Amino acid sequence: MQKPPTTEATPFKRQSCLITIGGCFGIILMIFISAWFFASWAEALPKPRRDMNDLKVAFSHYRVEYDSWPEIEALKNSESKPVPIRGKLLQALLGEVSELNPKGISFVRFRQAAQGVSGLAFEGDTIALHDAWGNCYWLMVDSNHDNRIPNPELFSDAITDPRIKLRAPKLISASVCLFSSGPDKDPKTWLDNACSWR
Ligand SMILES: [Ca+2]
Repeated sequence: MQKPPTTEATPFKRQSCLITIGGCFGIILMIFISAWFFASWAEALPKPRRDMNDLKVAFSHYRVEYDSWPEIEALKNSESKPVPIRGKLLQALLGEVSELNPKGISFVRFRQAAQGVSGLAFEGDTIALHDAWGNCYWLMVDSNHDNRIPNPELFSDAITDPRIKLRAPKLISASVCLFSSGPDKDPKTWLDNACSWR
C-alpha cells in the first residue's frame, strides 16, 4: 500500500523557508535604511539652498501671473546691483501689498525667524527674509529678457579665490539669481556665499 504524501517539512524545505524569510527581512531592512538615509539627506540640505529654491519658484510664478517682475525701482538695476529680499519686494511675494500683487496671491510661505535667523524677521518696521546667519538674501533678475544674468562673482568688488574667478561663467543662464552672504555676512566675499546657480 502506497504511503500518503507527508506534509512534514524536510530539512531542505525548512532551509529554503528560512532563506526566504531572511531575504524578505533583508529587503524590508534595506527599504527602511534607504528611506531613513533619504530623509536624513533631505533634512541635511542647507536651509539657504531650500529658501533660495522657494524664492526662485515664487518669483517665476509671480512673473507668469503678472507678466512682469514686481514694479520696484531697485529691481531694474539688479543685474548690476543685487537687491535684498525685504520690504515691499518680499511682501509682493507674500501677497501682502495690493499695488504690487493686486490678486493677493501668496506665492510662497516662510516660517518666522527664530532669534532673527532662518525665516521672516523684522528689521525695525520692515519685514525681511533672513538666511541662517541673520542677513537678507540677495536677488538679481533678468531685466532685459535675454534669460542671462551677469555673474556677481566677477564684479570688480567681488573677493574670491582667483582660481574660481577663472572658471566662473561671465553670464549665468537664469532669469532669477539669489545668494546669501554666508557666515561672514559680507555679500562681496564669495568663498562662503551660498548661491542659487552653483
Ligand atoms: Ca560672504
